[in-house]
Amino acid sequence: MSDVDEADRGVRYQHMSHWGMFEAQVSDGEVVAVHPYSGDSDPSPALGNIAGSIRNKARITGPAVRRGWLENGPGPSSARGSDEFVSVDWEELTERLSGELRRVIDTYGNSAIFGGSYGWASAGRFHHAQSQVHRFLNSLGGYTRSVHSYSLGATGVIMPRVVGTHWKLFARSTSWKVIAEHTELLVCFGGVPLKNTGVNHGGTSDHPTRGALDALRRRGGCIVSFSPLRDDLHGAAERHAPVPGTDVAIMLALAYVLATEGLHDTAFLASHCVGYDRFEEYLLGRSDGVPKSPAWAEQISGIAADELVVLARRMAASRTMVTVTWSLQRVRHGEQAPWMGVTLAAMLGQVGLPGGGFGHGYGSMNEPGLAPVPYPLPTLPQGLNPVPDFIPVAAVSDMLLNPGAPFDYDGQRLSYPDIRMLYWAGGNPFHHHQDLGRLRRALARPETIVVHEPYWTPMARHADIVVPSTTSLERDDISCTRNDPLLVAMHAAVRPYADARDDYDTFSALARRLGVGEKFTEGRSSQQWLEHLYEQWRGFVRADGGPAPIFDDFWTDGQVRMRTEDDLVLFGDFRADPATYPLATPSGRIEIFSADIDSFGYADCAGHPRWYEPEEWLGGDRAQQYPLHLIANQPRSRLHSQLDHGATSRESKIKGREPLRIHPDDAAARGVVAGDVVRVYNDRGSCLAGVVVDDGVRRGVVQLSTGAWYDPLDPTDPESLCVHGNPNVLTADVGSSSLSRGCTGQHVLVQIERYLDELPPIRAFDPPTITSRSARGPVKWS
Ligand SMILES: Nc1nc2c(c(=O)[nH]1)N[C@H]1C(S)=C(S)[C@@H](COP(=O)(O)OP(=O)(O)OC[C@H]3O[C@@H](n4cnc5c(=O)[nH]c(N)nc54)[C@H](O)[C@@H]3O)O[C@H]1N2
Ligand SMILES: Nc1nc2c(c(=O)[nH]1)N[C@H]1C(S)=C(S)[C@@H](COP(=O)(O)OP(=O)(O)OC[C@H]3O[C@@H](n4cnc5c(=O)[nH]c(N)nc54)[C@H](O)[C@@H]3O)O[C@H]1N2
Ligand SMILES: [Mo]
Repeated sequence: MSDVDEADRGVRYQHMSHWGMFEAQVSDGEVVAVHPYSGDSDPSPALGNIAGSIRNKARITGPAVRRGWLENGPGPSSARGSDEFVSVDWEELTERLSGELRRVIDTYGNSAIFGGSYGWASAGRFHHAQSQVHRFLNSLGGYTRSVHSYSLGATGVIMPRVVGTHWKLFARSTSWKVIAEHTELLVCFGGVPLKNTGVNHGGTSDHPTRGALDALRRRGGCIVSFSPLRDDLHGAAERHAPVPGTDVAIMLALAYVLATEGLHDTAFLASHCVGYDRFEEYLLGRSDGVPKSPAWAEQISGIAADELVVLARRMAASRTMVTVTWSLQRVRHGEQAPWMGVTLAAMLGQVGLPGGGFGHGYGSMNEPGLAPVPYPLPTLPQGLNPVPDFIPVAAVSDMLLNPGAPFDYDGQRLSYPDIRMLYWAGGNPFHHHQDLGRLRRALARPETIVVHEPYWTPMARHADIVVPSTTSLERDDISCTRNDPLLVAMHAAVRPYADARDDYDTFSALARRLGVGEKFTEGRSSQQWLEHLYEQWRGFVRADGGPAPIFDDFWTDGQVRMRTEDDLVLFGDFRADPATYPLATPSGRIEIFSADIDSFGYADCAGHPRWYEPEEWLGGDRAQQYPLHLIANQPRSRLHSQLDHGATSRESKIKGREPLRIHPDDAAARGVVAGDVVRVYNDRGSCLAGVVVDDGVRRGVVQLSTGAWYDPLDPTDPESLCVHGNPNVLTADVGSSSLSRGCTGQHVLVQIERYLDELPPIRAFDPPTITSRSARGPVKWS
């Protein structure tokens, strides 16, 4: 395969990351420069984080075991996160880890292992860490899993009930090409932030969003943005900065104007939808005495009523698409914004028309708007998991803290399993989860925590058994996604660093030790798996008459171009012929009213979209104490917490802290100027951040992206100040609703003050203390 010895001769290695395709230039075992793929019209700045990432000081150089675990054996421990580590060799690691897996399974059963292992890991279909860990645990008899994602916790539950799918909303969305050609009015709730379209799960060879928005504007199309941040829609003709969390009230008011002025499409509502009448009772205030008028919405959102009236009329008179970013469902009552967005689009009657209707996730990720390929992906099969237990993904702390406790989820009453072992590969709960103090107390509960990681992330520091993984640049792989025309050879650029191993090799060795080697590997090496997955995929392409070279030619050429469906219109077939192409809902239609959801009787999710007042918003009592609404959105400078130590991410920091944007008036009221370090706090926790003053931020709102590595001033204290700026020390660990229990990390109320003490150093990227046995004498094993 790739000859990494070519490295020093200026050879460039083609590779793929979640934030784009590139060529890596290598010297002395390190990537020294990265060149975006020549076919990419708008490469992501996050590529700037890759150079220097292989031999970084934050790399895990070899297997390690937490000293307390080694000395005392498995068991709950609040020393996780502050204990030191003992380095062990691969032989000992394999023996101890396989022994512990055997013990937990024999003593408590497979459901005692939580293997949900949420996270993005790296691009590449075969070495995909979640697929690897799930396949491994399945070959041992299964594990407690998690469902849905931090990205789309509420959408993943509500949209299948409303439109019969959630993934088709992104993977088969109306293409940018069609929008650029047909849309007259693009009304965007949450904007279309270009910073996010750099990223796509599994990779991407092009970034067309900026070009498509420009083309739409050149054609005379008009873009309207609702967002508390001005730069969420670069170049919008009309901007509204609502109180965060009030978009549903705004959409209701637009719907109210349509209904009361007779501008709604009653024929479409009758032929393609169910339950409009029930919803209209609420909309007009017949069921609760509160008409959802523009004046009502103005009180809640701060958007002038007359502007909403004018906009609603324009929407009815134009080819209009209503889009809702994913951020709007990563909040309490997160179901309501996408549900109300579809309802508004249904009232306009343009669902399924070119350039009209509904979109969800334009500007959230690169995928929406990209043309799909018609073939299945060459993914590693994960096997079958016979364990029935599962949790909604963001209930991980709840589960660990409350074994046996009942919880509601999607109409079911379930209970949390009793977890003894946590197995994580390819994710960082200290990035993705809320209320990190609570998470730390939850992580003290299991008997053993295993983490596979290339880097000493905060999650690796909380592990008992630390397994060093390679990064994707250290191995050959194949990249392919459902909405990119290229199947791409990811050529290894450097040899594995220090004592790091591919997750596949670690799992193969463990599987052999546990007597399931053949089941896990099917007798294939990594190289043979790549060829096997490629051949399977090639079969689909050939059956379709497409070009499909043999593996060796693909590997040498580096890519295969596939056919794509370029003129896709979301739900176009359903619109044209609802009897032949019904939606996969109980009625086959858009469910503006869902009898099933209504029957669950949830206080926080009724049978039709409605406005719920959230706990964390500027209009509520809590804002008296914590008067700033913090938006914890996706970082511009990186993907999540990945390569936070990279150049682009580091350059964005202020005195080493994550930047926090604040309106000039709010800064002045606190005596804060640009470049200051502030303490951001509420009753859950506190962190430091570096101030950027920006009048593009709504008054009363501050923005602090996720992704700074959690860096506690006092690692023994779960509620410690994070000196680096991780907003999840502040966010509430509450679910979106009883229906979905999705992540609600996007919004939180805070207060801010200037930080006057001496600035503590950033230690997040320094490895923990690692001793060898000889340094402290032999370690007992109980
Ligand atoms: N407050 C707040 N919190 C949020 C959000 C929010 O909007 N607000 N957004 C949420 C969303 S949408 C998401 S998707 C999550 C993201 O949360 P995560 O997906 O957990 O975050 P990542 O930083 O991508 O973590 C991936 C980890 O995998 C590691 N890794 C990379 N390659 C490999 C490999 O080959 N093997 C192994 N073993 N590991 C590897 C990386 O080093 C990294 O530590 O965060 C969520 N959290
Ligand atoms: N650069 C970069 N891109 C990414 C990621 C990353 O880590 N880095 N992560 C990727 C992942 S995993 C996902 S799931 C997607 C997430 O996609 P999203 O969840 O859509 O992304 P966010 O940036 O969190 O939020 C988008 C915008 O919504 C706005 N917003 C927040 N609250 C409100 C509100 O109440 N009303 C209105 N109208 N607007 C609001 C914010 O200003 C924010 O900039 O992003 C993906 N793209
Ligand atoms: Mo996500």
